Amino acid sequence: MQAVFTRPKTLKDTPTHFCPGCTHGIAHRIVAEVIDELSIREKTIGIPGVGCCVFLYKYLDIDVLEAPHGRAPACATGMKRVLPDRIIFAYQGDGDMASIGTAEVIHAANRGENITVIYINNSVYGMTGGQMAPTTLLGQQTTTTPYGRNFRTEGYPIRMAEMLATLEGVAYSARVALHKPKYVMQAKKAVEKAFTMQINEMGFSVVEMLSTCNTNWRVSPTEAIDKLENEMIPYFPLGVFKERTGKDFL
Ligand SMILES: Cc1ncc(C[n+]2csc(CCOP(=O)(O)OP(=O)(O)O)c2C)c(N)n1
Ligand code: SF4
Repeated sequence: MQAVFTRPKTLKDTPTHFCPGCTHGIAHRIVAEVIDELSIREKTIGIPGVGCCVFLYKYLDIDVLEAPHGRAPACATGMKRVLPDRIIFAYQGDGDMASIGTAEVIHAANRGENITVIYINNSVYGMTGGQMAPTTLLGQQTTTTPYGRNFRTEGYPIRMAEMLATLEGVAYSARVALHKPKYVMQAKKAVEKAFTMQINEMGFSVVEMLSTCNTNWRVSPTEAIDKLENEMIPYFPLGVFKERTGKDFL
């Protein structure tokens, strides 16, 4: 019998800590599949931040450096400069990357560090109980915006993929989603592109992934899928915002 679906070698066979319905695990699987397909497992290093991404080392059979509180792009910079033949990726939530570590990611991107950031945008601080993130949608209720986010007091949700795309050092910036098969396939292509950019020494690459947090959105997993489709995608459009095609930056 022909096997049509198997576990990627890079994905460990271990129980998950993610809440049922969370799409963080899909992001892990995509990264694992791309690492397998590019045959880079022995030379890939993952650098997760704080939040629900923190246990990356439990799931991916690669070297991992823990870099809490927004410091993943800085640690990835150091790692890549010391070990330029390795494939280095940061794996960060929106609280970690777009709030706690805003400066780190902007300057690593602006310097054109030859690293990749996988950025999980679920519009909330997930692990710590659902506080407002920079990506929380207007009107979205969180534990710190119980009446809904109001632009007059909390400002507007930040579109990181578009913002980073404006920086000269960025080779590739895309936003994808994880909630339906067709989007998952697009997400995998984006990760493959980002890693390939790094292999080709093109500069900084980032893939923003719209992800569910049904636990802190306080909805069922299926309602979370609808929310992502109907509320997140209209504000955070999917697409490629920058893709360098040659060494035009030299
Ligand atoms: C100095 C410090 N600040 C904050 C925290 C708490 N903390 C842990 S995870 C996290 C944010 C998680 O949010 P996000 O990056 O969006 O990831 P998610 O859990 O949603 O995937 C925070 C603030 C901490 N442990 N220490
Ligand atoms: S708290 Fe949210 S982001 Fe974290 S595992 Fe649960 S659903 Fe996923």
